[in-house]
Amino acid sequence: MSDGIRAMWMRGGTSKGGYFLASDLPADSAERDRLLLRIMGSPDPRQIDGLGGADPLTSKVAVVKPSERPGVDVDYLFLQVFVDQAIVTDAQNCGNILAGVGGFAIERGLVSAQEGKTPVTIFMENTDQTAIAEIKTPGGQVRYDGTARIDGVPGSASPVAITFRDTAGSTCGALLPTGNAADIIDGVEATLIDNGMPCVILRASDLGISGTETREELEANATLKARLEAIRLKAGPLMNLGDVTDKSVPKMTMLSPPRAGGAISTRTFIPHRCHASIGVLGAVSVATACLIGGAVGSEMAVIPEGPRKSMPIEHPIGETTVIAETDESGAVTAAGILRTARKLFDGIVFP
Ligand code: NQM
Repeated sequence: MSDGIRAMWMRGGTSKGGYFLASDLPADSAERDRLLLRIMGSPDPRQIDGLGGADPLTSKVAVVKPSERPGVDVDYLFLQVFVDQAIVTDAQNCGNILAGVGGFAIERGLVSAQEGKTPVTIFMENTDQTAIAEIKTPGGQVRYDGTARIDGVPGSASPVAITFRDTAGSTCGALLPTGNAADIIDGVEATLIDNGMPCVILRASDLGISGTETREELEANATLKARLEAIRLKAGPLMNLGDVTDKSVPKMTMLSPPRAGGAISTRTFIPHRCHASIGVLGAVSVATACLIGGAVGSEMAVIPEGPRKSMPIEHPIGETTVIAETDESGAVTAAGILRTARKLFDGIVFP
């Protein structure tokens, strides 16, 4: 039997995955990726021979190390382990798995806990950007239980408030990589945007759906999936992402008017499975698009007054509220989001 590897399994927001110290993984990325495929049980739609949960949202990895950057506590590399293909990609970030990074860093002794709460500054290696996560640490211990609730997770847990700054153009080099608020791809109006997550924003009605369908209904719609993939493959190069055939970006979000008091309603493919809810940075990018004149969605979004806008982004199982800070021109300068996280186990995994 091969030697085991130290790992912590955590729920981060509405996702779940393995958290590793970089020093516990092989330095060679090809070797590391082979190991992570074994650990998750990929490629296999059921991931029966590994810890992945047969869903992209539960086949995720955080690699964490102390940071050498001034003012930064830890560096976080996110890796998406594909479920049914032998692919491990760092081409996207993940704001949900990010929610567990602060607690993990404190538990592993990379950050000293303060009394009450501990801000952890996290450099996100995938996009060269920084986030601050505030972790509850009464008595100098990470607290996971609490009263905060997020849609998509039963029960309640300790809040993890996350703030993002300067996420525009995280992967595409510019907020609007084509320079346009909207483009036409395959005859469909699309906003190509990246405020932390490369997203193609479409109108649900232009794709022949209402935007109220469940995840299961959308995943059963082969015609829709084929149309979305055709648009995505054309959008990739336009967004400076190159050939995106084997990449998990851009995400494909279809918008419709809000129905539950939110700012906008969404259904998102990430990109081949429908998201059970919506990603964190995906939600930030959608909220940002809604605030850009001429962008898809800006005409149907319900936008609050004032520079600090609380924008519930509706999704199949509730909503994710983005707090968007805007400047005098209305552009988003920072975004905040509330998540929770839970330590599930800490131990040794055998690849
Ligand atoms: O957009 C899923 C998730 C995500 C990503 C995905 C995320 C984000 O829900 O920041 O959190 O879009 O692949 O974990």
